[in-house]
Amino acid sequence: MSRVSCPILSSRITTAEHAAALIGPGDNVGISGFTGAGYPKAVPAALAARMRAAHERGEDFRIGLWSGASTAPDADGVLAEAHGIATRLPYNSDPLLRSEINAGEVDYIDAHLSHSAQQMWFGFYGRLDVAVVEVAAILPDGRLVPSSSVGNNKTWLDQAERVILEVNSWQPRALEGFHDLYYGTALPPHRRPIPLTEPMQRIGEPYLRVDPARVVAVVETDAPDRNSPFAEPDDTSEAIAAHLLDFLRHEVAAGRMPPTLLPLQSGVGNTANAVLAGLGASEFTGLTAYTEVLQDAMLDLLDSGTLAAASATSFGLSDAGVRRFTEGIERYRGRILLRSEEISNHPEVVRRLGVIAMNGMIEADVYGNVNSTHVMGSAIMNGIGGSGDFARNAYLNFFLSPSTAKGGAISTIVPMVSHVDHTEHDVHVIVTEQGLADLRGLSPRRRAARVVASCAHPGFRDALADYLERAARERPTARHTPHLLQEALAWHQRYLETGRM
Ligand code: 0RQ
Repeated sequence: MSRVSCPILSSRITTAEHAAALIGPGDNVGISGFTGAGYPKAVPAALAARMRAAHERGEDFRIGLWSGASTAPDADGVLAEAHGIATRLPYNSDPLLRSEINAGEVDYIDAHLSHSAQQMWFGFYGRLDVAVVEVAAILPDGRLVPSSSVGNNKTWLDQAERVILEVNSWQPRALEGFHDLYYGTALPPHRRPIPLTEPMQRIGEPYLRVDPARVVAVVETDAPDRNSPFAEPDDTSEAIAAHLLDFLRHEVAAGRMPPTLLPLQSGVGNTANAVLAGLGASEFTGLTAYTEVLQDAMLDLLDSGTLAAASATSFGLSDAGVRRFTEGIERYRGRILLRSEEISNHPEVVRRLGVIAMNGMIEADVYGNVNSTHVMGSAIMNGIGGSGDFARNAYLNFFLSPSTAKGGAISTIVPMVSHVDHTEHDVHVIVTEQGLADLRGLSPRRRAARVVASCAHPGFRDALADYLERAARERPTARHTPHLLQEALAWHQRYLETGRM
């Protein structure tokens, strides 16, 4: 049975090829999708075919591609393969697109996720020509049941000149009621407080709205989300999790947090997943999450009662996680709420709720500046995503990483980060498998001593201590944040030249 119950929109049902023909060279296209969930499954491939045909004729056919966050091989991947992306924002993790960005072929605007919708409204990115948004169903009155992510869909639907809807019958129809879409955002100087004071509070409505007059095509699909598997926690990620959990216990004992902690935000990736697994095995119970992505470990915590409820903008599940969610969907009703990413990551709300933010990093320097995005200063990995939204405004933030990368060739604790995403003013706690450095309330030199002693790998610890000691000695009038400028990035240069730091 069709999921399109609205007569006006039923009349627009067509093929992906016909829908893709409504997108032209140079268009800015806002697609749905966040961490491999809820992205359009059919139109991108049809669009990629049009691009390849145009390129074979010697014509240019590239678009500006905007999304919620990362998508999947069927969206970013096929368009990158067709060399059809001229600009991309605000986040990407597709390997092929990453290589095109790093080759200088694609202009990538790596924005804070909470900024992406408002900057669209502010007019910073230019006009949005087309929105291609996946939904789970269209109601008789034309309202849309969102699918497995919300991301920037509200903004794309509000702003696009032309709208293409993909109605995916693979998405559980019972997702209806799992969303909260807030339509109260305004532009300065007319803004009002976001009236959200509890993680699970509903401040909006369960549906997305669209002006039917702008819907130019509706495409029916039934393909699954990307659903990447997670690695089982290993010794390193378990050690990181154990340090972090000890610290949370310490904070509760010191009276700085209630026994149910404060709302948790957890980044994506295997380390973050291990931390959540560690929480599941701990004595903590009745916790809440105010986060971006619900990965498998969040379902485990909801099932065990460690987590009472979770607010996010997207799922990011494995195949097994999707099966578990779909089969037990009524168990999660009222305990999971998906919101727009401008609300899930809203600085005002994150600060009001007092979120505990836990995110991965590529490297940190001895003073606690964190690089989340760039390898050796220049090559993008994924993007800043929501890490800045949460870290800057969190009650308490953690940055997590193994102390080495690439089989021990790289120290993730360095004299100076090769790119800064989170400054020393923002970063509270750094954790590696070696230990945890609590940097709150410390001056730079005290921060450095703690980071080196607690977080650096033993194979690099003496060299870092030596660097700090010489930096302080050689410039006696510059001892606030001592550096040896010739040497500060020499570790990265050495890696580029020799394959080892
Ligand atoms: O690459 O697999 O090719 O060896 O980086 O590293 O250790 O598996 O860690 O999966 O947690 O990712 C920062 C990338 C960490 C992630 C980052 C290499 C390493 C490996 C991955 P290989 P790990 P994770 C909410 C929050 C920004 C966005 C964010 C990220 C690969 O956490 O993208 O936080 N964060 N969003 O080998 C060279 C180093 C390295 C290094 C690691 N120092 N130098 N390579 N690697 N450290 C979610 C969203 O916003 C959507």
